[in-house]
Amino acid sequence: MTTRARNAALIGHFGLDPADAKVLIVGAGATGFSVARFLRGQGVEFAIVDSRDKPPLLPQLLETMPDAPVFTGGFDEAAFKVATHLVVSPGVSLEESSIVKACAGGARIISDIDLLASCTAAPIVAITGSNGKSTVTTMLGEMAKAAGKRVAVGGNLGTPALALLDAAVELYVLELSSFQLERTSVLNAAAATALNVTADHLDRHRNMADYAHAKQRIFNGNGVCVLNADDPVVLQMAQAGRTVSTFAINDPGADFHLRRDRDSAYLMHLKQPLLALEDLPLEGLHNAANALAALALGVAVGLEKDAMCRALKRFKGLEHRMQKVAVRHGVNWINDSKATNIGACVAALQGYPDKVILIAGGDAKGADMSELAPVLKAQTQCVIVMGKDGPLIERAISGAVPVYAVASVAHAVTVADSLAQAGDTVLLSPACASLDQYKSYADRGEKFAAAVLALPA
Ligand code: UMA
Ligand code: ADP
Repeated sequence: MTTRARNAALIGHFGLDPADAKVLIVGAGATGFSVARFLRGQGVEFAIVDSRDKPPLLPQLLETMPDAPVFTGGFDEAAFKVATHLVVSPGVSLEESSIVKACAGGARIISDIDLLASCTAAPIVAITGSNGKSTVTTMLGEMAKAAGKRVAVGGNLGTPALALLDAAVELYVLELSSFQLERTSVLNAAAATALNVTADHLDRHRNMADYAHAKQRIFNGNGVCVLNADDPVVLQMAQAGRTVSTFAINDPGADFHLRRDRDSAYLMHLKQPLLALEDLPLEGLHNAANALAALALGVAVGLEKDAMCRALKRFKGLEHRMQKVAVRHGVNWINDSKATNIGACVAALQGYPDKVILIAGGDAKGADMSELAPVLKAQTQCVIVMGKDGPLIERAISGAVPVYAVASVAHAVTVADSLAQAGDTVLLSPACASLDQYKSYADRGEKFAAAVLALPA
């Protein structure tokens, strides 16, 4: 699309006319920066606000666009007052009073995802879910590359959607969070999936219904809906009159399913075996579900099955997700630091035939940790708890297995090392976010791995 065609689309979709629009970009993070660059390219006037004193990308932003009006250290009321449109970064709640007031005064909210969707004719595949988004997004990106497509992969995964916009792109694969979806209205994905819905982000969403509702928005439009037949919340998202493709681990009636024979298992499309499970180089049945979802999405946008299977066989998984760190004295150390909610921790624990030593805790983000109790009791020898909400996990266990409280993930490794016997697995799968003690889940995972690798050989 030319700049002029994009401007016509922006006027048509959002009344965003360079002649009179004043866009306020809320949040000077990666998203805000990409939006500013895009609007500058389209000749649309904008200003940027951020409640932080020093947003991390501010120096780059000012270097690239020294004349951009930027207000930091609070939400500048005057900037909100004159705005015709708001592009609100996913890290900022729409319930912020300045945003609520601006909307009441007539300002319109658009997301960066909306802006991308209205400015490209290439198909978009959209992926959400409480867990598995990054894995499936990356898998599908690899599949598309193997099938010879010029593919752009990003969104919540890391590269903001608008930073991907390029006329040469033939397929966009976007990971979308509930925060991105709740402020997106014109995405009409060629194929979309909600992989699963379990409790997460309840510090930002009012309740589970609200959270699921935000995720359901991924299906707005008329593309193929890829639904997890094992997840009742996702199945309820089916809409009459839409093309639906299902995937499941436990339902052989799903379009993409797992066929388990006595000594083999296959990823199937209807009656066609696509790949032996043993050829998928990832731990855990949840990753078989992820592979089936990626296959369903790929088929929906016409990728060739052989190419997709080749990519799956090569896919080694992402860091900090069920990643083997080391085997020391026969003890298996696994880094699943990205398990920042209950669903991910449950999936990790259910993947082991024997009871593990679990390291968990951090910021529970408002989730009810008592939901972990049954799986902790069934699948762990003991639990080492850390962080702000470690005590909530200890309370959930209520004495059913031994609990050790520690100060840090490094301390947890020392305690686990003193307890583990050859043949045991020590699993870091915290069921909580890391931000109470660490810069990020990656920081927490790296500190875990460093402590494991520093153990006496
Ligand atoms: N913030 C303020 N005031 C502001 C703006 C931001 O305090 O005015 C703080 C908030 O605490 C917020 C943080 O800054 O959490 C980052 O906010 P942002 O909107 O500037 O974030 P971006 O840098 O634009 O990154 C966002 C996504 N971040 C969030 O949704 C919090 C990134 O997902 C995403 O990769 C990026 O856009 C590109 O699309 C990260 C994430 O943690 C990986 N996502 C959550 C998750 O996966 O659980 C949803
Ligand atoms: P997301 O991007 O949704 O956070 P990731 O692929 O980064 O998903 O994985 C996050 C966590 O969820 C990891 O601990 C991973 O092992 C776990 N996980 C991945 N796929 C699934 C799934 N389908 N169901 C449950 N947990 C999963």
